[in-house]
Amino acid sequence: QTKDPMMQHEYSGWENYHREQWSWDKKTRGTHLLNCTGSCPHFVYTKNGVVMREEQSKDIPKLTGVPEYNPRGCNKGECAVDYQYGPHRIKYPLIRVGERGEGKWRRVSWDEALEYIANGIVDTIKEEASDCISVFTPVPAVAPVSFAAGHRFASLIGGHTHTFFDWYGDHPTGQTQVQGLQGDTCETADWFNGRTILMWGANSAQTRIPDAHFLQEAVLNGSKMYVISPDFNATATKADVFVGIKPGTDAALALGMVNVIVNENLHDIHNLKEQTDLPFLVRKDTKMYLRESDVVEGGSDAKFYTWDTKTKKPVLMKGSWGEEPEKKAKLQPGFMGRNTFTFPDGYLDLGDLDPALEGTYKVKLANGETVKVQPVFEVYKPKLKEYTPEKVSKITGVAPSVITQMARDFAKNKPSMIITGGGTNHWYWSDTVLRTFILLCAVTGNEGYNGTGVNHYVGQWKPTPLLGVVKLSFPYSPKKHRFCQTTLWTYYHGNVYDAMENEGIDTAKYLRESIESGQMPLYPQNGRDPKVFICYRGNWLNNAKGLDYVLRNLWPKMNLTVDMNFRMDSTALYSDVVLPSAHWYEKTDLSMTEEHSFIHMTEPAIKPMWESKPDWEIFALLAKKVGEVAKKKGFTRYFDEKFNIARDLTKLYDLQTDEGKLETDVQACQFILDNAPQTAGITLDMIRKEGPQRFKSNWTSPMKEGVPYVPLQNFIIKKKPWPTLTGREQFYIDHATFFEMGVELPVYKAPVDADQYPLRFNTPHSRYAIHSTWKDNILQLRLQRGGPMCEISPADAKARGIRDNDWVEVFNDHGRVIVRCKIRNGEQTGRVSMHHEPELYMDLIGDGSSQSPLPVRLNPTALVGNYAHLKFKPNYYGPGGVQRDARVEVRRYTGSVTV
Ligand code: MGD
Ligand code: MD1
Ligand code: SF4
Ligand code: MO
Repeated sequence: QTKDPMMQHEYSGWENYHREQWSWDKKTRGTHLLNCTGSCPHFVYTKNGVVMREEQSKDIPKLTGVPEYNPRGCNKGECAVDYQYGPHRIKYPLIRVGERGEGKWRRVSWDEALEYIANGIVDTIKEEASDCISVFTPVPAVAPVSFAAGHRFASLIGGHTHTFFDWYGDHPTGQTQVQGLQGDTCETADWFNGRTILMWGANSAQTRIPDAHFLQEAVLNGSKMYVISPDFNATATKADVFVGIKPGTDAALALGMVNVIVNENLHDIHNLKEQTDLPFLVRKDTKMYLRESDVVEGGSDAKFYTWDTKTKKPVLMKGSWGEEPEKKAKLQPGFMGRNTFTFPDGYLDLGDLDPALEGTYKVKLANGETVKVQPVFEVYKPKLKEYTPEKVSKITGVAPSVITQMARDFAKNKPSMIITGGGTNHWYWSDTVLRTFILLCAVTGNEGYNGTGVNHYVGQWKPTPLLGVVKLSFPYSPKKHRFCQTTLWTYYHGNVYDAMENEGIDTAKYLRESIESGQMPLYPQNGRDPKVFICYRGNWLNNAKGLDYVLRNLWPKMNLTVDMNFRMDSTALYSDVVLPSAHWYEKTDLSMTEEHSFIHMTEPAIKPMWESKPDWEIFALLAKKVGEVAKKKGFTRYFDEKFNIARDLTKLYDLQTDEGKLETDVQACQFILDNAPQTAGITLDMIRKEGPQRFKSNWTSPMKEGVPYVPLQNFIIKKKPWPTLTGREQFYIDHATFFEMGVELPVYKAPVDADQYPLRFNTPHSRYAIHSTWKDNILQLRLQRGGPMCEISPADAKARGIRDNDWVEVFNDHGRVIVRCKIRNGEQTGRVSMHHEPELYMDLIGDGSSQSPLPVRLNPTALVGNYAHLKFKPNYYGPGGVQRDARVEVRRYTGSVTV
């Protein structure tokens, strides 16, 4: 009761609720296991069996000489608990009763749901083939145990699983081309060490929220930051110089800088001679590298020459693909073209050799002919010279003085680094863009040291203890697993029209060649269609480029679509069966990221709510049910010819759980930790008690105590060969497809203009969501306009009679999306942006979404799989999703609005 409301208010009953939020009876570790680069360790506070809130754990150990990682979190993560108790939660197994996407469901028991799915699986294997079964689940770095559950299941039945890193447009294709790597980056604490920082096509203040502070701290510490982006984005507000570039022209800018650097003699000649292919000899007659097999009878076609200026002779360069180390590598790490780490240290050291970078020489071939040869640099020089600041300025819209100043800063105010991401990597020609970025670093010697490098951050792609994840996911070995290249799969089975004939590129021809010669895999094989699609931890349908083609052509091919989720996302909505998954605070799993060098965990704060179960358990139960159904149907055994495996579905459960040794997610977590050198010796209990643990080793550099991890030291400092054809950072690719596309060297390729519409369509990542996750969170929606919208410049709006908040239609020949429009000063004229990626059921009018105007476009260079380090390995090489090159028109929508 209240006597004096100002002074003596006595809290009781419900009034106490708010105060008591800040007390708890249980504190557990938690994090957010979605495709987010943050990987932020949290504590989760529970009272009377109710999760009250999450809070950053602030216990990542400090590194030396750089600001700390603590606390790390973001606006979305601190609302993670909303998904446990919110209306989005999937509580029970559901079977569809209406049309796909209609949202009409029947609540069923686990037993009925599993039996329904198991029937679909067994019938498909029996009547079609096991490779008609498709499992999509992305990002092993977050929740490797959840990830492994579905891969293990698919592996054991002979289904196929999907690549995601390339499909999302995140895989740095250009890095694989130049460095033979899937990608590797510095951890973000090292941003602080960059003196010149080019924030180039990434928007860290919005998309790396927990780490953006390192940039501001670097700037306060005297570093100079350029932000290069077509729009004045959130990170640009913190820049020393904002460089407003025309969309898709970044390669020209980078080459303009390289040109200035070479002209002003600011280039690091030693680095170029030792670490790159620029001194390697190319035949003038064939444009191919001069190979040992050209010069010596019976010589290797994967050994190459340089011209030694001292002896005036061609000399073989050490460390190429044709050379095997004395100590053969046992392991073939998935993230590199081949394992070169067993070559001795110092192998690339030039010793007395002085390779020529310039000049034309004559070489006598084994067949008696004499041919002219030139170092790659000599071949490249005339092309590079074309990128004068004035010409580049016309292409990019960046003033010549800015290009020159940036080039000088990058070369002289070292260490210098590039931070990049989706803004430059989601383009058709993103591979050439990245090649020019790496060139800029190689030319200035900005690689392999703290504060340097091309640091490409995108989704949560780097499962550092790779071997442990692989062993758990592929019990028969990854060689006996069907990896499907998702972009190609979608394009092919979705019968996508890409309009690339308008650019003079016959995609179908390259695709056919690639598939028929086995360069890229297509599943199912033997002309079959995919029949069963199981999706979890990813919102595949929602992030499908070419959405309208997919819904029209691909989705109907599926006899059975299943989604496992804790919330009703778009893929779940369009599925036949939906299974309730445990939330991140209701299960045990691991988490890591390329943005820091620590591994940590989540654990159950409460039991899985309603009838939900952890993904690991769901797949074990499904395995058991498939065995039972198979027995009932009298179809239990089949022979998998491709891998020579006699499969027996009645054994599936035992195999899935390894006879009980992997029955729980806790066991599976420890299995991963134990089976990878990066984490061997770390236990779950250590993480629980002591907090995040630093990796003991890493991918391409050693880990040093207290020092931020930077990649590439095994090559640059230890001088081991790069895992490329030439054993160097390889800028020249003498492959027919690269010649045909005119990209045997890194050059500027204009963005694709296949759609005959006036505006570029840009779909960047939002501050208020991680992809589709949290798009529907009420608190996040309150921070914006309450729903999806597109953004357009005042000039473009005026020209079209569009007012702020009008409903507009964004359209081209592929599809349309009807959405509200925001007029934004920071947007560049000639471009319209729509944040990736509202759910299909959010307030959009009609069936379309932002993926509708975007076809799938396969770049032929990424379909190559027969060139040393350019070969298909999952998420290592293959065509990307490509989601920036589309052109659209925007007009006011005048139809009726029924939302
Ligand atoms: P984007 O947001 O797509 O990429 O995030 P980022 O790597 O930051 O684009 C970044 C900036 O590049 C934008 O300002 C965009 O307008 C600009 N840009 C567009 N075209 C060009 C161009 O041609 N040249 C240049 N120089 N710039 C261009 C993506 C990343 O974010 C990814 S891949 C994932 S998986 C995560 N997703 C995510 C999220 O969804 N939400 C939040 N809050 N954070 C996220 N972090 C990760
Ligand atoms: P994804 O995440 O993984 O489906 O999508 C990622 C993708 O959008 C990415 S990385 C990129 S870069 C991308 N970008 C992009 C662009 O910029 N433009 C255009 N036009 N297209 C683009 N396409 C791709 P999302 O949407 O967050 O979905 C994750 C789902 O998983 C659920 N989930 C879980 N489910 C289970 N079973 N278990 C879990 O532990 C769990 N955690 C999350 C989640 O609810 C959501 O539905
Ligand atoms: Fe960190 Fe990502 Fe969670 Fe945000 S959503 S707190 S960035 S892990
Ligand atoms: Mo991503």
